[in-house]
Amino acid sequence: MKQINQSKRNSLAKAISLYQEYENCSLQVKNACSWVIGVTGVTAAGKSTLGRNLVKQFRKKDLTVAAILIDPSSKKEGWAILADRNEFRDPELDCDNGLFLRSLASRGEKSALVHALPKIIAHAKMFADIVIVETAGAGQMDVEIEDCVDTLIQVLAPLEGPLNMEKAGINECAHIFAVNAREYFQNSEQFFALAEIELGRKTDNNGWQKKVFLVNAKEKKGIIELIEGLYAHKKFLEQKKPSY
Ligand SMILES: Nc1nc2c(ncn2[C@@H]2O[C@H](COP(=O)(O)OP(=O)(O)OP(=O)(O)O)[C@@H](O)[C@H]2O)c(=O)[nH]1
Ligand SMILES: [Mg+2]
Repeated sequence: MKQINQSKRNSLAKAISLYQEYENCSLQVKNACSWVIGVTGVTAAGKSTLGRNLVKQFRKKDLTVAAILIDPSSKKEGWAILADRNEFRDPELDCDNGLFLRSLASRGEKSALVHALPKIIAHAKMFADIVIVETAGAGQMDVEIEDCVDTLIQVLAPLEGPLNMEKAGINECAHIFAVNAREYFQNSEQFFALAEIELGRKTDNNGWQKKVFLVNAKEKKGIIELIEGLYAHKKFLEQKKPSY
């Protein structure tokens, strides 16, 4: 199995720390054509639980993954609970050197990202086939992630009504919607049907017809279909622009 060796891990970890610490930090970066996937959605929607399942599938394909996980910092005292890492932990992944995990605190950013994210992503692309970015819990106006990634997944908890889905903002940005229907949620099927009508029938500026998938992140349901949807978007991008 392919790995991200220790010296690469150290180098990437150091670079990320420098980018985080020094706003003007600029390091030498070679262009790399790795696939960057963003995972966004409101807090507790299931972004990390779903992200872990995606990583497992990518590792089965022997693709290396760098996962950048953003959690919010306290505005008042500066602390942050970097718990995304725990949700990404899994016995299958614990000793897997093909996965690089890094938690980042938002450190006063007003968006669901960190200021250095574009630089961090560019750097991580040199070391992994796929870079996954999990935003902090995102609201309707947290749209900046769209410009940082190739493919954006929005994880939905079945709470929104048709009007919420039609509103501008983050719902306009995602390429793929994953409705995370927990076992005990009622009406998940109806919500999924509604999301397909309201969100899945839209086409983005590139001509991509958005897709909606019904998943259960905890019970690993719908993951294969979701992965197929992600690859469909990747293929779409490659056909549009061979070196996207
Ligand atoms: N029963 C059940 N629990 C789930 C499911 N998906 C996620 N959870 C649990 O819900 C909680 C929140 O899930 P996370 O994956 O941490 O959600 P998140 O969107 O990453 O949350 P933030 O990073 O805080 O924004 C965790 O305790 C998960 O174990 C599911 O499909 N079923
Ligand atoms: Mg999370």
